[in-house]
Amino acid sequence: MDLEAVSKRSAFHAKPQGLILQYGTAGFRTNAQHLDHIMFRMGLLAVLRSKQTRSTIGVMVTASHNPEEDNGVKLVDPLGEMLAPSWEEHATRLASAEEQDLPKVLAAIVEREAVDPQQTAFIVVGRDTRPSSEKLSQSVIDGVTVLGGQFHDYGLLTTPQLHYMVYCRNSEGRYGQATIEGYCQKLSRAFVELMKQASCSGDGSRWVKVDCANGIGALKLKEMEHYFRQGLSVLLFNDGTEGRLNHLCGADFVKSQQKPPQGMAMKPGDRCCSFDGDADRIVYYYCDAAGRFHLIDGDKIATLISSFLKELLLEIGENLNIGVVQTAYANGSSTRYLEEVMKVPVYCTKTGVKHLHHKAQEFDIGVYFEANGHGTALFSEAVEARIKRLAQELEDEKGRAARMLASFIDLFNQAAGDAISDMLVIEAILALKGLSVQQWDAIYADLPNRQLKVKVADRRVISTTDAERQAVTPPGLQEAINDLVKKYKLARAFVRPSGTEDVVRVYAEATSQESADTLAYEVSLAVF
Ligand code: 16G
Ligand code: ZN
Repeated sequence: MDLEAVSKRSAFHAKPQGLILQYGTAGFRTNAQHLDHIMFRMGLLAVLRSKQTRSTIGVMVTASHNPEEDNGVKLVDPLGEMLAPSWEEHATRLASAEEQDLPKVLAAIVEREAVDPQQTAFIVVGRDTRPSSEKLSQSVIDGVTVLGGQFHDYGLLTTPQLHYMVYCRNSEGRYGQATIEGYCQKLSRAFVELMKQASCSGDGSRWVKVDCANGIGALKLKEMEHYFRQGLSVLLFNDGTEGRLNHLCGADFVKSQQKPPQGMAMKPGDRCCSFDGDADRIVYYYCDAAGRFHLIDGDKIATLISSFLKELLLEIGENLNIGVVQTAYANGSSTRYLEEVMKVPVYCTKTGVKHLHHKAQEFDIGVYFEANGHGTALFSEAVEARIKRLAQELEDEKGRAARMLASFIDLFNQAAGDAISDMLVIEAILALKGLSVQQWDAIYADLPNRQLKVKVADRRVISTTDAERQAVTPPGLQEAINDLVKKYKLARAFVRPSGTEDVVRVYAEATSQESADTLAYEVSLAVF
């Protein structure tokens, strides 16, 4: 490893003195102007991680739902999952090193992780549509090459597509072909197969309206549309030809504002969905005849999916262990419905995809979703092999159910939550069950809830346990929250420091909107 060459090259991507950024829940994220040195250094780090794991590592340049002027970067580990926590710390250390200390910090990581410098390295790079992304991804590549790493630049990709590419490349083709063509074909084939089974919807008349947040999702849906057109037409809005990325549109806007995105033509009953800026989140919604907006968030998506998978298993006659993973933000009604009506076990983890993903891997079939629309389903290798065998062996109704389940296994992006894949899964389930968007929404009624942000001097004084549902510090805070919650029926509240913003988040739910609002307000006062 030529550390001198690294130093020389790094001078072209010099770190502004004193700038300290942290590898947070979703990698590094801030104004694009401050990111050039971070990109170069993440190129370096990706090479080390690739040498250590002897696998292809991914680097995605995106800031997801953040405004257009921001950008960010995250590394993707060998099975398409998020970077291991110990390496997140290396990332933060490397990003914070002043220029002169860079070689030393690199060498320390090499030693600590027993990286063999002779090992080859291969990195795949993807980026979203932000104006700054192309140049920043070149800086990543600069970091990769100065350490002698090989790379493939996929150019414009959704975040989950990059996760998929990494997974494919490290599974010797078992998961699929590591090309856009391979991705489109794998998903579309499964989807079209499923739509043939739907009694009335396989005739090409099915459509859905998609708000693409003026981001990469639009490009990728256009690229893919003709593969699955037989089963579904997608009507694209906010496709990036006019509006700004994530501006008054996209999944994050719709979920947090609880209203339709701008630029979407909605008629009562139309089935609509929104992607976020890098197409790894999705929420659905519709307007009723009275013009009232109804949001169908990640919790209802998880419920639809897990209930359907459970029904398929029953039909096949397979008793597999299926679990749903949520976070503290999951609406209490969804948890109750899953546990009490569907008899599906529900688990709660900390916020952030990696925690849910990890937990979901413990089951034969693990379905995970954050309320904000991040999620997917995971199938263990043994289950996948078994279902695919049954799909060939069984006949009649059982065989049909096994073949459907086999198609769903292919349709889910098991490397990461994926708005395109999730949308096709949802569309297939609705078509197969003959459910309208209103009927889906009516499966259970959400408890009214309220989220607030509180600015405090130092959010780190708040620490939590029990998957962020209980505050451990400061002393007395949890007792105060308990006393407030007791005043309301079926109420729940928690506080947690945000992993992406300098704020404390407050969540409250209760049986009426007024109670949820008051409770959230009272809890936010207790935080001071
Ligand atoms: C990040 C996470 C998301 C989580 C959010 C919480 C990933 C890919 N993204 O965007 O899952 O819901 O952070 O943000 O893990 P917060 O900590 O500011 O509430
Ligand atoms: Zn995203």
